[in-house]
Parts: sequence; structure tokens; C-alpha cells
Amino acid sequence: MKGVYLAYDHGMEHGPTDFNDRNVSPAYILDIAKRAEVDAIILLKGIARKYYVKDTGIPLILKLNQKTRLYDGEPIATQVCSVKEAIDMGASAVGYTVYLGSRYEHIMLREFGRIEEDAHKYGLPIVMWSYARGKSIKDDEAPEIIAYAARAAMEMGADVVKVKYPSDDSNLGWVVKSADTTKVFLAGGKALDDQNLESRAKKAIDAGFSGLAVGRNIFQSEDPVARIKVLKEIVGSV
Ligand code: FBP
Repeated sequence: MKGVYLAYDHGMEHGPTDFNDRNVSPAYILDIAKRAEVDAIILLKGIARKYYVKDTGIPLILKLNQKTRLYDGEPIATQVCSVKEAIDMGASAVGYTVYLGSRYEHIMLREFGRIEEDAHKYGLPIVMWSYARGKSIKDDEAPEIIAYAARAAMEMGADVVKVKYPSDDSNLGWVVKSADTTKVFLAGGKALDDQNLESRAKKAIDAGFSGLAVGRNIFQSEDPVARIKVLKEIVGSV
């Protein structure tokens, strides 16, 4: 479960504004994943069904819920794919975003709970994107909020939790401790230069994070394969 995961669910989450002529193509992303030997690729079902080939040996994490950014109310992402369908597409794990603190968190928590039961029944790990967001959240990057997000994922039965980097990184170890045995992965966010990305990755790994699940910082880079390889060295998944 240690590693660098390549996330590519942005086309629906943000719209194609994150893409250029090259990385708008799922085939380009799958090729990067293969050449760089990423530890997993994260896709929605539409792309997985058309482009994912299990024989390449890259594990698939199928994201089961999603939203667009066209609606500007309190955040909610609902289920769009079942665990069974994910398994039929060759998934090794499933993923689900919960916006903790949203007015609709109860809907996502309930849905996550059902999916977690299903996934574990079939022997599949489940990854929670645990993001505090909505009107009640004053600072979604405050260290105590990130630790809370990690803890909530553990208590909900997630095997892996993906969290944002906190605005104050002096106690990243507390995030890991709060998650107990749930593996903590770092989300990427907007594009950072090499130095910043590597420094964040090193600090997180030193504090006990198990890896990174990164999108834009890879596919928007000039040399995505090289970038993944550097991150894999830092994580220790080479
Ligand atoms: P990035 O590394 O590009 O931030 O991707 C990670 C991710 O969690 C994606 O899976 C998701 O689409 C995106 O971030 C959501 O970003 P945000 O919540 O900031 O809109």
C-alpha cells in the first residue's frame, strides 16, 4: 500500500481546464503510468472501462463517487459506480470522497459506510479522500482539521486516507498517529515546483505518511515520468 498513486479524475471534478492538448488524452496518462510504474492509477468508470488494461500490472483504484464544480452549494459527491462494477473493471481498490463538515456530510458518510461494507466483503481495500469543506469549515488546511480528517477516515473503516497538506507542517506525525493503522497519503493540489513538491513529500514520508496520490503535479509537469520516479524514490516504492 506504500507508493505513488496517479490521480486522473479531474476532468469531471474540475472540468477540462486542468488539461492541455496532451494530457487531455486518457491514453497519454495511461502511457505515463505504465512507463513510470506508478503504484496505482485512480480513475472514474468512464475512462477505466475504455482504457484500463489489467495486464499492464498497474493497480486500479476506481473512484466511486464524484461531483462537478458547476454547482456552488455545499459540497456533496454521490455514488456513481458500484463496488461490483469496479471489480468487473479490474479494480484492486475503490475510492470515495467525503467532504467532512459539509451540510451533506451525513449523506456521504452513510454512502461511504455501505460501500466500505461491500468493498471489504469482496476483499477490496477502500481509500477515503477525506476533505473538510463547506461553510462550517473556516480553515480546511489547519493542522487540527487535517488530523480530524485522518481520524474520521480510520473510524469509518478506510484502509487508506488521502489528506491535504496542512498549512503548518510542524506536527505531521500527529496526522499519522490520529489515523492509527489506516495508511495516510498526501494529496497534491495545484502545481508546485520540483523543490516544493519534493520537500513536502520528504517531510510527509519522514513523519510516517505511506505515500502520495497526486494528479496535477504529475500530468501538468513537462516530464511526468521523471517526476513520478523522483517521488517513488522519496516514498521508497522503487
Ligand atoms: P491533485 O494532486 O491534482 O490535487 O489531485 C488529487 C485530487 O484529490 C484528485 O483526485 C481530485 O480530482 C482533486 O484532487 C480534487 O481537488 P480539489 O478538491 O482541490 O478540487
